[in-house]
Amino acid sequence: MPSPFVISAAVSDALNAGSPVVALESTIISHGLPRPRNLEAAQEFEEILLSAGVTPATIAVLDGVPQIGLDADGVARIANEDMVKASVRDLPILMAKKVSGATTVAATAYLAGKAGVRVFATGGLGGVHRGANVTFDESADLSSLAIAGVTVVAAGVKSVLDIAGTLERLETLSVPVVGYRTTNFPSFWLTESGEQIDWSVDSPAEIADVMASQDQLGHGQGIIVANPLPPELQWEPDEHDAVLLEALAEADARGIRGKAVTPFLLSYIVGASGGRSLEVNLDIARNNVRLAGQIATAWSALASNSAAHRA
Ligand code: PSU
Ligand code: MN
Repeated sequence: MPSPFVISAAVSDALNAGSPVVALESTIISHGLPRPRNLEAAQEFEEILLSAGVTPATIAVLDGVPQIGLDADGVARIANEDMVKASVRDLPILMAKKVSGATTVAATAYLAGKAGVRVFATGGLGGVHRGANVTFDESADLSSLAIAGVTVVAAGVKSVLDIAGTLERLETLSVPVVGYRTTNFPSFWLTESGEQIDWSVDSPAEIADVMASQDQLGHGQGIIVANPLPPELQWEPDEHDAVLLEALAEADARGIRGKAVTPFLLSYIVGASGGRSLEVNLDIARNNVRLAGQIATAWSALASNSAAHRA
C-alpha cells in the first residue's frame, strides 16, 4: 500500500542524513493562539530550529493528506484557515473526506512517530480535566504518548487541568516523565505546580541516553520532558490564579464540553488577562522549541556515534 503521508523533501533529507529534526504541532497554531500572532509564532518556531541547524517538521492534515513538514503556504494555511482540531481518531475520517485538520499533541506525536521524527516540541500537554471522574474528559494526548515513540518537550500541563490526576494516569500508562533540571512539575504558565516528579535530567545528552535506553527496551512509549519557564518569565501567580478560576466558572456556566474545552479556556484566558497569558504562552513555546532542538541534536550525535561503533 502506498504511504498515506507526505514527508517534505527537507524533512526526508534530514532524516536520511541522520540530522536533527523536531516535530511541531498545528493545533496550538490553529486553536491555541489568536490571529495574527499565531502565524508569526508558527514562523518563529520554525526559524528558532533552522537557526540552530535543526529541520522543523510542522505537522498537519491538508486536504486529507497528513503532512510531515509544511512549506510556507502550508504554515499560512494552518494559521489562517478554520480547520478542525484533529486528534488521532479523526485522521482516517479527514483522509477519506479529503479535508484539512490541525493536529493535536496526540495526532502530531502519532504521525511524527510513524515518520521517524523522534523529538517534538509543544506548549503544554493535554491531560485529565478537573471533574474527569464524572465527565471522563481525559485528553487523548496521554494514551497517544503511551504508543508513539516520540520525546515531547512541554511545560507540563495547563493549570486548568487536574495536574495530580494527569501524573497518575501517565504512571499507569508507563510514560516516562522527566523534569528538565527540576523535580517540580511545571504548570504551563507557572514555573512550578507543586506536584513532585521522581526524576530530573540535566542535559540534552542525558535525555538522548534515556531515549536510547527506551529503544533498547523496545517499550515503544514516548517520553515527556517537563521544561519549566524560568521564574522571571512566568505569569504572576496571583493574577494567574484569579483568571483561571474565572475561566473555569465561565466554561461551566456556558456548558462548554468535549474538544471545545481547551480552546475555549485558552482564548478566554487571553482576553481576561489582557493578553498577558498570550505573551507567557509564546515564551513557553519558544523555550520548549529551543530545548527540543538541543535534544534532537544530541540524539542525532548519539545515533551517528553508535552507527560509527557498529561499522
Ligand atoms: N497546549 C497549548 N495550546 C494548545 C494545546 C495545548 O499550550 O493549543 C492543544 C494541544 O494541541 C493539545 C490539545 O493536544 O490542546 C489538547 O486538547 P484536548 O484537551 O481536547 O485533548
Ligand atoms: Mn477532552
